[in-house]
Amino acid sequence: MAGNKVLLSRRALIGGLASTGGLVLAGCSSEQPTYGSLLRMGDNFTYGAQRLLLPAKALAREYDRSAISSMPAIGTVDPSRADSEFYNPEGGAAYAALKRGGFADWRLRVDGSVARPSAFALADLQRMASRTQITKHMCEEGWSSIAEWTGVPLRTVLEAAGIRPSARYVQFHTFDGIIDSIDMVDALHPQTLLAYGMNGRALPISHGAPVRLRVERQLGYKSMKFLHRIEVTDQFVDPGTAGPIAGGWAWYVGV
Ligand SMILES: Nc1nc2c(c(=O)[nH]1)N[C@H]1C(S)=C(S)[C@@H](COP(=O)(O)O)O[C@H]1N2
Ligand SMILES: [Mo]
Repeated sequence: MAGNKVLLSRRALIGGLASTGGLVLAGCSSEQPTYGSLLRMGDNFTYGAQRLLLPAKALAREYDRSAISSMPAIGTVDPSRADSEFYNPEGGAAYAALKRGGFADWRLRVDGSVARPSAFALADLQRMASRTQITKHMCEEGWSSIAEWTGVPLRTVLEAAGIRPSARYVQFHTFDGIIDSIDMVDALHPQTLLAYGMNGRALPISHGAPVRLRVERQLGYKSMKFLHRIEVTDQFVDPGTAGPIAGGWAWYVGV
């Protein structure tokens, strides 16, 4: 079963190479995170090429304050509203209660492949060394916006929870029911933030309060809003209809 997936994945990758000609990516194929379907060929190719060609810590461009633009709120703008683009009754009810309390009772669970499963309050995250960056958010729909983000590097939080050497992926759970993951290269990247501030103020609800992810080297939909749980995994876990793959979206969308 597992071997079969790898075989199909290799074939998909080779197919992709044959049609684009020449680029040698041997050695990248055994660790593909996605399924072997030919429909996923583009994922495999983009992922393999970016991981091979870009240094792991290459930074996304950062801008001056003067470049900050207005930014629309897209997708879910309040998980407690049943008319949200995505809605999860359980998460929605929990979010409504936390919102009423000004998020004082909000906790970010960090569990899975960590030595110390933890639950961080917003104040806990704000006590850790912060990073502020002005970056361009690129949505798959074609628009982009520049904003300033303040938060704690995801790496700091993973290290606080004692991430295990076997860990390979970090999966995020949100109040509107979206579940999606990134690999360790992006998880440990210095610009990957758990952001609680935007443009010098607390992160607004419509943009993902109290804490959202910023993954600056992928398209906008990987920067998940309304986080409540971070699950570290040793293997790729497809969350089914809660994740992008079931809807036909790419898992890896490097920019
Ligand atoms: N939980 C959650 N995260 C999400 C979304 C969403 O609907 N729900 N939309 C995604 C998409 S497609 C984009 S472009 C950005 C938009 O972020 P913004 O609303 O702050 O502009 O959030 C991403 N993260
Ligand atoms: Mo998007």
